[in-house]
Amino acid sequence: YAGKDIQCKAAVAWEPNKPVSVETVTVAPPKAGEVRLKVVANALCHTDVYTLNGQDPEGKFPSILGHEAGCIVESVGEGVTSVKPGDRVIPCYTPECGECLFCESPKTNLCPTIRSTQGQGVMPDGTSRFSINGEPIYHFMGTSTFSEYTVVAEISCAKIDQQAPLDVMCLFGCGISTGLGAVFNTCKVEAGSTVAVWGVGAVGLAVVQAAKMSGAKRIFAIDTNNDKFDFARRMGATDCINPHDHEDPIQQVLIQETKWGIDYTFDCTGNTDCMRAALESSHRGWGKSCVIGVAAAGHEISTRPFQLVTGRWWGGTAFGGYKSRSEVPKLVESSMKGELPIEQYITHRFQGVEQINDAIEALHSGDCLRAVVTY
Ligand code: AHE
Ligand code: ZN
Repeated sequence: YAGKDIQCKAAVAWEPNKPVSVETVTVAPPKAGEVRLKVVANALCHTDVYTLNGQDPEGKFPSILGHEAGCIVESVGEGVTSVKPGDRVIPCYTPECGECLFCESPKTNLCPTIRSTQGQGVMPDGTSRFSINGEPIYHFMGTSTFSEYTVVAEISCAKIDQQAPLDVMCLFGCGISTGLGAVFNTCKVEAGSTVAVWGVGAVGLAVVQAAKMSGAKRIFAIDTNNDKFDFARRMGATDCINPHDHEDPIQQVLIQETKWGIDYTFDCTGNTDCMRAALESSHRGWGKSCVIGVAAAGHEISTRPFQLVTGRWWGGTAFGGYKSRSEVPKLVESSMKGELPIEQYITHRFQGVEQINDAIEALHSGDCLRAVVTY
């Protein structure tokens, strides 16, 4: 099909708060600097649902959501040299052009090269590669993997091992990389530290996994759903706390428990009250609190500035600070070697784009970590 349109099935989000609907879409060939991908497996992430629910201020409709996937290159546009048809890739919503101020700095992974068009739901040239009966459908996060075929920028494609099982490694496209990287890259948690994480879904559990790998001596898992705690303990949590079991605010409970607070705290809920609690539970003098969860449109954080004056740091991370094209292949490699197991996050599996609504429903059930849909 190189150079020609492809007709395939995709789950289209026509408007907020409606299920996605499976349609035949036309996927135009990749233009210069672009790559067309066959999507093999896609895992649901809460950000897809959050956008579908109209909570993302950048959300565009109609669009094709999806951003945690394992793919095979179908064809490449003019000038593309880093991948070729047949290569296995993970599309990454944080690209890596390798040439900008940000890519050249070791301090960040936030390459802004295509960020503005990505936020507008179009390719870098300002147009969409998706259409239905000639009417354009918007892209999402530069990935749009709720489609059997998608087009992404070359700088968004992390080329991974040719043998990589895409129906597992797709998880490195977002949540798991983000949780791991928040610990390893953003906070650089040291052995012997104390860690607390709000929200122990897949991202929070990846924080627990990385904290344990880093040698953290005490790992607090905080969640309002007690059913999450078994899994959290198996991943390495030493203390599981449900704030509803306490009359005092959770920050007070944790400070009492640890005397001066916790070295590193992470919010994986997107709830701004949890973000505040995480900051206020962090250690006097040096505590670092990392925002990972995405808050709904219009929500803002606050605390007494005294919390910061007395040595706490409030920060955040996108994609765990990983420079996508250079570091995702390494995550895949360590996982394939058995050093970084991630299969445990896959609690549900579905077959076919038609089942994306079922996968979304599964994600909402309390017992789902990751639901993977293979196409
Ligand atoms: N578009 C939203 C913000 C959405 C957001 O913060 N996204 C996270 C990734 S969520 C992954 O599941 C992120 O890393 N953003 C960095 C970026 O460049 O978008 C808004 O508030 O406008
Ligand atoms: Zn995500």
